[in-house]
Amino acid sequence: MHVVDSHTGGEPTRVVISGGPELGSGSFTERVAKLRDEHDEWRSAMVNEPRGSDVIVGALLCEPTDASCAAGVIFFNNVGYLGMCGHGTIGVIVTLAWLRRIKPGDHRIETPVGIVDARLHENGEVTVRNVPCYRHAKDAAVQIEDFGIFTGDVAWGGNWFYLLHTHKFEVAPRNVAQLTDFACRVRHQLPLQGVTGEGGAEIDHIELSGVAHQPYADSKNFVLCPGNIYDRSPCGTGTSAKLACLYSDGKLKAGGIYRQEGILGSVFEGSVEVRDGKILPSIKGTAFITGEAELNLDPRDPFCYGVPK
Ligand code: PYC
Repeated sequence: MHVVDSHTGGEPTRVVISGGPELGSGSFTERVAKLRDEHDEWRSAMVNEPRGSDVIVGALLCEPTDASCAAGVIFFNNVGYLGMCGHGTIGVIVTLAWLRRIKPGDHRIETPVGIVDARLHENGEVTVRNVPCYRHAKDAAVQIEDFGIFTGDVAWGGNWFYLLHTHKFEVAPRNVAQLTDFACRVRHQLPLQGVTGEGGAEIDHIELSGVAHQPYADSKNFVLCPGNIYDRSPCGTGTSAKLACLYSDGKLKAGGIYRQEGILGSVFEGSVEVRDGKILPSIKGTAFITGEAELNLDPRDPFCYGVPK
């Protein structure tokens, strides 16, 4: 497998350029199902130890079904598959530029949850206009043993998020163990207490907000991803979910700017556009290439497909 590694605001992306499993030319939903059902070991081999780590998000480049797209991509992580990935799309665009497959300008990328528009700016920054995002439920309550009752919004940002209104932690790197533990408890309780995304969809991302440390940012977040790993970046889909809620509450106008700081201090610049009543959030950020490699799978290796989870 030929891979290019990058990070976006501290969160790594490994783009698989070639050598991945044959998934056919069906819809992206069908291709994800094939990857999950027939090649899930391959996913684990790409991102998990010993070739990777729990934090890496993989991005398998595919032929798009829509000819207007520069590429199709399926995102995955240490435990499964993501609908969309904002930091990962920024990583994909910077990777395609690194490979000289695209130049600064506008590029469409097909994902399992829809087509996103990306602009590679001359200075290397990337703006991603996400799929339509929305708040599914406002003030949904959840009780957490030893902590009490919390409320939050359920929102779609390309993945399902629960965004807590309050919590007792300072959002700071020294608190990631407590933040992770608390967010894991919240995620565990949500389905047990009937809080889901649309149609009963599982909420697999939890977002906690706090006071920004960067003087130019509006807030700082901590996002727990599936696989119990926190996003090192401000989380593109998490920022999109938040932007949709802010817009719905009248706290952000179309075209207004909202700067979302992540746990490490990196910032995505967000904004929303509204078309035909649909909220289209955009995030702007930067990715840096960290490496390019050929990965080898040796079936004699007991850890060929990653360390067991
Ligand atoms: O940036 O959307 C994102 C994301 C999702 C999971 C990790 N990063």
